[in-house]
Amino acid sequence: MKEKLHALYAKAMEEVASLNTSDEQISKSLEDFKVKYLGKKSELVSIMKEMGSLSKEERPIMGQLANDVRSKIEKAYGEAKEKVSKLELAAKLQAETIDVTLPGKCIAPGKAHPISAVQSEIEDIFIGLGFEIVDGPEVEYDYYNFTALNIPPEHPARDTQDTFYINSNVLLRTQTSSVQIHVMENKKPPIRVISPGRVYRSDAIDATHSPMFHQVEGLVVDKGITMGDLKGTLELFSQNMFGENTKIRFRPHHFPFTEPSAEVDVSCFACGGKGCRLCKGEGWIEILGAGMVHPDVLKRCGIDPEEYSGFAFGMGIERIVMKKYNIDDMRLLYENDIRFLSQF
Ligand code: 2NL
Repeated sequence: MKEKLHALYAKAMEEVASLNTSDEQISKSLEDFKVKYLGKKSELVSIMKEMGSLSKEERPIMGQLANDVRSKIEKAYGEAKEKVSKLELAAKLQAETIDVTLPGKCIAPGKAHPISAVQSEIEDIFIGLGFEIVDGPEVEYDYYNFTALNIPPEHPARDTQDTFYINSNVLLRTQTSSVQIHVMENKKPPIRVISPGRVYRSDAIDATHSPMFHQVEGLVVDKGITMGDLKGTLELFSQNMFGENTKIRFRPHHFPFTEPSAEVDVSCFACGGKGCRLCKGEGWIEILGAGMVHPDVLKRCGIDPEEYSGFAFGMGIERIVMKKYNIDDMRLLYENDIRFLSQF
């Protein structure tokens, strides 16, 4: 038995030594070694079972020897295991080396869509002139979109050809003036607001039309507001937006909600007024509609037109974007083609 234990010990030591090399199978071999030498069905256990047949004197000596062998094998196993895990860690660190000095991957920053960029530019200019920005619903009562603005039922502007109706008195707003009606109902003058946002018209899509587009309207109501204030405000806006040498001109027009009304042109920012392709040889580009708020509109909102007066204006953002960047087809602004958008 003594010889058997010595032989077992020698064999185990030889085997454990061969485990100490780095190898993919190493963990598996370690496990096999443990089962073979220290497991319930190991040779050591079967030798120990034979001890019953030994004499009383021999039994404790062999028992002592068997325990020695066992603890030495356990110790060798533990050391091998530790060595293997160190080797494995080293191999892993080697394989997963990263160069922390490499430059990071550059994530291209996004930017605003040209419509949003121009809208922000317009907002910033009017904020600088003391205006407040107001928001309102895109789904609106016909009263706020039409009736309050001197467009009664049966007025041609209400034609279902032009307007998306939700039902007989709810619709998608066709202009953001509806927002300003809410402001006048809820706030006493002085009022100085702009209302940017989406508006809707039942138009077929082509190079210059879309059923959804963007508008900025402005409204000023106070004591003693005149056409001079309107002209001065729009001149300052135009010079900020299109360049300090920009001139503006008013052409008489008709809107139901303003009296008098005008269409407003700015001198062409491409040729300075000489006439070019952008302004179609005119020297002027139409960008705005404006006028003095009709007294009936003020009255309907609870503002006394004998005490107060006001001016209002409206402009389409797409039109300005198209002129500014020389884009000839509005559809390009809605296709979200990154090759197109990244140019701005
Ligand atoms: C255009 C013309 C305009 C207004 C909008 C307005 C609003 C109120 C009262 C009176 Cl609450 N007027 N807005 C006035 C004149 C023209 O827009 O061509 N828009 C694209």
